[in-house]
Amino acid sequence: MTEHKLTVEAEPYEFELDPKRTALLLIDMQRDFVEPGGFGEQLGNDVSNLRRVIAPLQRVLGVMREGGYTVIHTREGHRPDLSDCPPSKIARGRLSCGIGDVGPMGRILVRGSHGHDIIDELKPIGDETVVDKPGKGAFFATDLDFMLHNRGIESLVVTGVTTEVCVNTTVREANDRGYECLVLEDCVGSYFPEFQEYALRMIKAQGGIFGWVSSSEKLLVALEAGQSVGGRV
Ligand code: TIU
Repeated sequence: MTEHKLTVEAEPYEFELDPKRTALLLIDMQRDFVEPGGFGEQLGNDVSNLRRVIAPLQRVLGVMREGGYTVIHTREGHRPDLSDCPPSKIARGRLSCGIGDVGPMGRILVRGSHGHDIIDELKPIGDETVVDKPGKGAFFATDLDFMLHNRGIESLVVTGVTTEVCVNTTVREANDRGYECLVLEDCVGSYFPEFQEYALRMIKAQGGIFGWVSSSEKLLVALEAGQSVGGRV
């Protein structure tokens, strides 16, 4: 079969992807980070800065699902006994209500709690993979790399929250492992507008030191002009 690559307008230059070797990664679109009344808002953050990614991300998810792309969701969180949570992470911030405590949506960042799960708007369907990660990076202490390798994935379309924390950490981890990352600026969000700007600039600087930055619209233009994973659409 001839290899068919799609070209996406991006910075610092165009991004080329092979649909069969590309996965969509949705990082930590969890209620506790994104929803009003969750852990993130309780810490004083403005969740509207994160919620603006939901609509464009729904469009990208819909088109990539339709095209048969590999879709992988991640969630940051811990086992109920917190045995996979470093004491330093629990202590950090000197919070009166932090990891493992009962927050507004159940135990904070504990697997199985309402707040830990992915928002309804982006709920995983079918056989989409959900990676539960104890750290900020999606590769640390998870089987993500092994699964991507087994599926022949080489490129990641990276979305989710927050841009400077879990998204940036994951892009750096992926880049060191040889994956090419395309980050969609309107599908990643930060509580802090200045961090949003600089986290994206850090990725695409120096000739794309960690990866590429584009937008949902530019990706959708390329996807619509191209092929689905299974053949011509
Ligand atoms: N998913 C993720 O980014 N976790 C965080 O803790 N982010 C913050 O910005 N705090």
